[in-house]
Amino acid sequence: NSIDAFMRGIPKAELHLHIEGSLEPELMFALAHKHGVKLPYASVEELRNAYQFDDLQSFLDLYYAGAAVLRDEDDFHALTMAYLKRVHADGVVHVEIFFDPQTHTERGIAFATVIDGIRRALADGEREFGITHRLIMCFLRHLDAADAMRTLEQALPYKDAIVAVGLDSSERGHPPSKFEAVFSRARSEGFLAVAHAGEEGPPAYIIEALDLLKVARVDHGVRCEEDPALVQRLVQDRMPLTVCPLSNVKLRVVERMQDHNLKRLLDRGLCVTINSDDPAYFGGYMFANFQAAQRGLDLSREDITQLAANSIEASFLRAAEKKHWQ
Ligand code: ES4
Ligand code: ZN
Repeated sequence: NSIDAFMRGIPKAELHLHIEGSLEPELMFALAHKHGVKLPYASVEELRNAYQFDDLQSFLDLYYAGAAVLRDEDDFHALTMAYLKRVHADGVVHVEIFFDPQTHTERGIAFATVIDGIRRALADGEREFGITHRLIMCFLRHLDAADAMRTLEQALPYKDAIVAVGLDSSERGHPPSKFEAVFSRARSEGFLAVAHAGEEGPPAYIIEALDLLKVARVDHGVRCEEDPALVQRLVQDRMPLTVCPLSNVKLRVVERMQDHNLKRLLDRGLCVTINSDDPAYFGGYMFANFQAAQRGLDLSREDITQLAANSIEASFLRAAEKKHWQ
């Protein structure tokens, strides 16, 4: 199929990927065995069958439980290497990876163990596959702001390795305003900012992310459509939305792919991009997301070209690096 070959081949950047969400059941079982951790599933197949979600929280419960098998630096290296190898086959040339330090430090894993394993893989991946990278540290919004502030302080020695801070986990009831002081400190330390907003939460959370956290991109952001003035603002500012089509269907943000607003937002002139979010849990990596969106929304070659160009434009690559892909 020629549109599939085109989608796979076109150079693209992945800007919304939780590295813990790329943990495939096979690696989860291998690491559980390595560390003598008992999983509440008898087999890879049984685990995969459990990947049926009602909403964001039902997914997060499984995602945090799965991450418990990640214990030493080699685990984080193996996790990240497997992801890079996989998306190299999908035509991904640049990745901006989220990691959730609190998921690990809360279990007694050192911040250094997590980031050193991921960074070593990113360097190896650049050498082996030519994939360039940035790292984004996310705060878990269901935890309090003081915990996020302590995490930010732990990251300061790694400033040069982390381009931005982000905000993820349970959105409802945890508005961006809760983290205004943390993001202000992060920006004063030189970090850029992004935040999940408008996935399950209302358009008001997107406005808070823009006005209070001063984000350079909005992760998901699909509920912006409920506020026409907000859509107009996003278009005018060319504010990128990192949209995750398969995630939105799996977590029932939309009922079916045919109902997704990605194509409408693209046609309105928004800088929307396609991303995989948590590919091991949501049924596919970058190409699978492009393919599902293309089929569900009847996207044209021009749409695909625009989406790929948007992903380079919205990235944190330097201008000269962007030019190479434009
Ligand atoms: C996430 Cl889909 C999604 N939303 C919010 N937080 C997350 N962490 C991992 N995946
Ligand atoms: Zn996400």
